Amino acid sequence: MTKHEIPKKHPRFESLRTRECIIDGMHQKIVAEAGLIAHGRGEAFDYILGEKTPEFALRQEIFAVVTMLVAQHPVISVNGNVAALCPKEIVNLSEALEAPLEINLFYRTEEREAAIKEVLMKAGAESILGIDPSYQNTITEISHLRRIVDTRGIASSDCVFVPLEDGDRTIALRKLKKDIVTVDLNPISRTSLTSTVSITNNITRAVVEMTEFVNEFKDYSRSKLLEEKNRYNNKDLLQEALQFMSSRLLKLANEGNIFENL
Ligand code: PTJ
Repeated sequence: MTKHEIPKKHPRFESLRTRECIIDGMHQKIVAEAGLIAHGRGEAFDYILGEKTPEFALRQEIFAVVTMLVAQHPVISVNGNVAALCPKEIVNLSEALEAPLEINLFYRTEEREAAIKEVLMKAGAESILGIDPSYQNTITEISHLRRIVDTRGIASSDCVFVPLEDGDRTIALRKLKKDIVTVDLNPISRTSLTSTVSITNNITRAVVEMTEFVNEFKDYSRSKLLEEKNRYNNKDLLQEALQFMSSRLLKLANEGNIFENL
């Protein structure tokens, strides 16, 4: 299935290009059908954000990166939407952090696992966890197929990056005393509210910026990283995200400048 041609000059080019990645990903069995709905929800929040990274999100990203850098065994969980939207970028983050990639799907099928593995390998990944049955373990606290995890990855990790996640698994992994880092454009989703660190930004921007922060912070001593980590608090940053979104809408409403996006 070929992507639709989107003229580069189209004022909504980036948004339409991203949407095509998701649709194309669904045809290639990378993205679940429900992934299209999840993407639409994300688009709506990104519209309110102004489709660019606000300053508070950069601080959330630093908080996320230092949390992963101080972890003993950080792991990056990949689902269909992430694999379709930013395969190369998530592989780059994995390399910079030296954190393995693990495929872990809500709508789990072998066909989708193989399609996601292929797209990650094409993007440069050298090994992918989560698909070899001889390393499977189950997390009984999780009720759906996401309970199947890799003994070398999520099962033994102390910090899991779970972008575009559903709340149940976040809560279950937190109960297992793992730190959870997420990217979710909805600052009041159960995932955002229950994670250790939540990034209220589009995954397509967040992962690139996080990799830049890893390169900036990775030579810091452990005590400096912990000092940096202790400067932040997830609840305060989520409140800033809500304040940013609501004041942006209020500004548009009060100043009458509703045509700024045209
Ligand atoms: O590939 P699978 O089978 O593991 O399924 C993946 C989906 C995304 C379908 C599954 O995890 C799901 O249903 O997720 P939810 O519960 O819809 O949550 C997804 C969250 O991600 C929502 O809060 C969206 O607002 C948010 N979101 C969607 N697109 C983006 C996003 N956040 C950041 N960047 C995006 N591009």
